Amino acid sequence: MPGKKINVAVAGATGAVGNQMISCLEEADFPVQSIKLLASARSVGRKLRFKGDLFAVEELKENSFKGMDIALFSAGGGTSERYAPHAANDGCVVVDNSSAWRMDPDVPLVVPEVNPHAIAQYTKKGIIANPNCSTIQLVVALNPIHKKYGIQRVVVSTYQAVSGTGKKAIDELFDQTRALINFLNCENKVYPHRIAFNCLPHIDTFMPNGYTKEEIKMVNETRKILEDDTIGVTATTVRVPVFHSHSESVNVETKDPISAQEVRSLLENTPGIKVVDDPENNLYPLATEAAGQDLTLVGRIRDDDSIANGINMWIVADNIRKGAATNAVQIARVLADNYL
Ligand code: 25A
Ligand code: L14
Repeated sequence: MPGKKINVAVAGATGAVGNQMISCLEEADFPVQSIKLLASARSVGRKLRFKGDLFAVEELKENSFKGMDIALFSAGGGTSERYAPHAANDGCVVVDNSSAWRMDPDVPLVVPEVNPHAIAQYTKKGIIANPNCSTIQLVVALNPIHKKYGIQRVVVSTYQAVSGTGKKAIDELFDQTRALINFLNCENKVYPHRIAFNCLPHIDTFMPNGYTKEEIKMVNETRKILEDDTIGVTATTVRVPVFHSHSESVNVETKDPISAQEVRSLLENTPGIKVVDDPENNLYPLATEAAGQDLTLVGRIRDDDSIANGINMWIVADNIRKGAATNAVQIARVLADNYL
């Protein structure tokens, strides 16, 4: 019901995504009645600012959600698995940013520009899943193309920022870069290899079939959000030495004839997207341009002449904002306005 004020909890409030969730609630002028900031025991006593006031971080416990309406979770998969059901039991709807619940058939997986209707399914478990960051920006651009031309197959390669791994990875890229330009030795603790001045074709853990979990997530989540299991998706996910924003090289093959020209105007009229495609003036989507805002940038839109109906494009978005916190707050907004 629009106008209703919401009691909001943020689980993992001290992390990279949790912090951004707090800022997004502020920026979106979310109708917050009260806010509760939760993290692990080691953060208890820290204070975080929300709308000018300081709030003490409390330890996340099973009974933390009594009296709360919506909980935004970003404290890792294990924490979500353990605590989300307790929140749901206490009548607090969870919007979960981890991978724990995404493929559960009783949990909607939502990108508000694409499948807002799925939010209605939250009543089954009291949990709504926020998709993987690389998947969110991909489906924002694929959805209008799928609706108009019918997607047959997608081939995607990602260039992912370190911020997706959390604060400790941001520090690692910074520390390694500083060490190397000063001719000092550097250590790697977060990733299995040096990330500074390097590219690692390895995000999340490897599966027996040789793909990483990140790659499998992109396949499964894309089909679930677009509500079409016949779409072929194959992915290669790569970590690059960038702090903010994921970039993606995307090849799309459609059932119906398609052209770069048509796709450009289709995407120009799609909410959540900004087309940046003026190569003559060196204008194309950049990680540095996407960082700090909520739009998904699409450019380098070209016909793929190697197949009958194909296009190529380059998609960039801020992985902590649209890829995580912004999308979660957008879901919470639809929930608050229409269902609570
Ligand atoms: O467990 P996973 O799934 O492998 O996820 C690992 C990490 O990835 C991030 C997130 O890191 C997560 O912890 N992450 C998970 N899903 C993500 C997604 N979809 C994602 N990132 C992007 N997209 P993070 O550092 O950004 O945030 C971690 C937050 O979760 C809180 N937390 C962790 N375990 C918890 C918990 N809260 C409640 N119960 C638990 N059991 C965490 O709070 C933070 O808010 P914190 O108190 O543990 O950390 C506060 C600060 O401490 C620093 N720190 C980290 N590790 C250590 C540490 N300090 C001391 N010793 C350490 N070993 C952090 O820098 C943080 O600022
Ligand atoms: O949400 O970049 O499934 O290391 C897990 C891996 C988020 C990004 C997820 C990374 C991802 C994270």
